[in-house]
Amino acid sequence: MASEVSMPKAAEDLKAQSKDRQLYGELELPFKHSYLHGWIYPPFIKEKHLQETKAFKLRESDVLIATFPKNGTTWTQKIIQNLHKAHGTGHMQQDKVKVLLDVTPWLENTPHDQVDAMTGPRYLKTHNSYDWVAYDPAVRCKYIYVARNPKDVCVSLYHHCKGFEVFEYDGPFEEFAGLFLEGKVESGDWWVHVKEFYQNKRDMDTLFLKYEDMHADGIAAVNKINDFCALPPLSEEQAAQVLDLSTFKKMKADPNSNYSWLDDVRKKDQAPFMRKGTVGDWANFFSREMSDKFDEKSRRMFGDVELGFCDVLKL
Ligand code: PPS
Repeated sequence: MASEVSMPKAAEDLKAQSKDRQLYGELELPFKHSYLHGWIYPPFIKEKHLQETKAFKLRESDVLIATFPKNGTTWTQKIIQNLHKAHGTGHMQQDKVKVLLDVTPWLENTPHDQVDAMTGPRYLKTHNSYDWVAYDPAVRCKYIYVARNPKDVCVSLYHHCKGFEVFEYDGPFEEFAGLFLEGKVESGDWWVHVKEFYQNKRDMDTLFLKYEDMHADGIAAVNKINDFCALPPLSEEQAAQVLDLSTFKKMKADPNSNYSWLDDVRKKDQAPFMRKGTVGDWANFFSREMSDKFDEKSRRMFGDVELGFCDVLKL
């Protein structure tokens, strides 16, 4: 199921209020984007990338880190790299690797001959929706899906959209939150994205993690990821070491994981990619009215599934 195609109310308001403002594409959004099969992507993702991704030749040893953007992708990628370091497998070796994304590439944005040439277990990042995620019923690979409180996702994605020059965006938070609510941001409707992976109608081999749980009990998250990836048993000491090497503070200071390799295409006056890494920052940005609208949508979309988000959403 893709998000609706009708002109969103936030976008209608936007158009009415800002006659001289540059709006982009068929959806007339205030940031540059691609609109493919009902889903919104960054402008550099084109139809051919989507088709190639869907037809991607999977292997049984593949693990896809599947997320809506800003839900904990990079943290999960780093935990996996550090697990291999702890086990001394020699896979994804940090001293030989320039950046994390080279060893856990973004499938929609990496030439597939490069991904085909990878050896050993491949860990691949993808933001595609459930409908478009690389999938082959004949190849039972694994998927790690990470979800985060949508209000924190919205704040993080807002800074992401404002931070990268390619989006050409500089709007106020309230406008962006309105578009997020209507599924008119990168990767579309967060609620649909999460719900479809959670319901997992094709019964893909999926580990479903929550960013807030990773914060609350990082050791449990590290162990879950280790065991799901069928890595050797992890000692308590190894788990603590992996968690320590994957903290926000260490990742932010490390050019391997802090996305400083993209500094040239980021606006200098905006927050860095490794921005805050906290739970609940939304309270610094949301009006009461917008917060209520998000809660209402969560109730409506998740009312019929046991997502276990109740604590997070305070429902
Ligand atoms: S992306 O662009 O989709 O790959 O982004 P993603 O990695 O999914 O999400 C980025 C947010 O995750 C925060 N982050 C972390 N939080 C806690 N601990 C660790 N180690 C960590 N690493 C990344 C990152 O700061 C972004 O959140 P915000 O709220 O913007 O700080």
